[in-house]
Amino acid sequence: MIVRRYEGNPILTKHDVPYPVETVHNAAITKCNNRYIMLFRSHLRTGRSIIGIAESMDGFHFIVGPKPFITPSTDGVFGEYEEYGVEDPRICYIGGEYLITYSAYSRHGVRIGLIRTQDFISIERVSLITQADLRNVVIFPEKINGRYARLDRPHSELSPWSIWISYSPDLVHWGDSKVVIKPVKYHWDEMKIGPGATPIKTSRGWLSIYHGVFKTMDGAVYRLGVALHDLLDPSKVLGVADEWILQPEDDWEVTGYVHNVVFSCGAVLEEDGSVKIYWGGADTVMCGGMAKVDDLVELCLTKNRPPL
Ligand code: BMA
Repeated sequence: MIVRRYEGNPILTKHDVPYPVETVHNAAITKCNNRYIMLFRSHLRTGRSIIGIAESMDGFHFIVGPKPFITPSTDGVFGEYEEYGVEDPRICYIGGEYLITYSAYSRHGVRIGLIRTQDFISIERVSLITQADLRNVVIFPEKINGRYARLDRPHSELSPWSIWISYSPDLVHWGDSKVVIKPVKYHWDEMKIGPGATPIKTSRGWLSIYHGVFKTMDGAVYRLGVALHDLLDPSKVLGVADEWILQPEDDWEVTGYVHNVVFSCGAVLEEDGSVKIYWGGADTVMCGGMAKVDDLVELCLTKNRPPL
């Protein structure tokens, strides 16, 4: 087993939340002042989503904050594009602050919003950083050749949904886009793929945990995979592991709001070389597990399939 599930899974459910929600899933994670901060998505009974906050000392036992952390804005440009809810956050620590990207849903489609915070108490909405129909934006935690870089996943009618890279001088304007990884035919990720956790810096490259989807007669199955990007030029993919690293197996991953889903929006590299990986189970609960960063990198480099 390359990913060892935490024996206390699920680590967070709707019963841990002190306000009414139906689900707790697809959470971003970071470390801030020796605490783990989790930003998790919850469905309300309207079917729309908000983002809550939870805190932990050990990365597995979380206490949820008394109020939601991000709810749809009601005014200005954010109000217009967040009307249907906010979903699937990711956190990037860069330049002494935390950047949060999240999906903003509205009658115009889905866009990505960018929020910055220093303390997870006050937040500043910076900009909507995509047009419609693009999701899963993860910002690299370091600038690459003086520019911010991100992985994302545009929607397409012609091509299976793939992972792209873009760059920005200021976090607001993004360009120089290029496709970097595509799904492989009749493979566990054949239907679509998308970035998951914020890329992790290792000595051998940027490690990216992504999700891949396979359609069966019983619906879609969401699994997790890994890829390694060049440190100096992350548009260069050094290896995409041929095998998945995690698939729905526990009851709460197989059955829930959406069956057969493991979906990651965050992971934390520890000083001892272990990685805590977090994923939503069946769009209903949060789960965690551990892997060794060297094993994940090795898998990308030694048992890989073509990126494109
Ligand atoms: C994707 C996103 C995720 C969700 C997954 C499984 O398209 O909407 O938020 O976890 O589907 O339902």
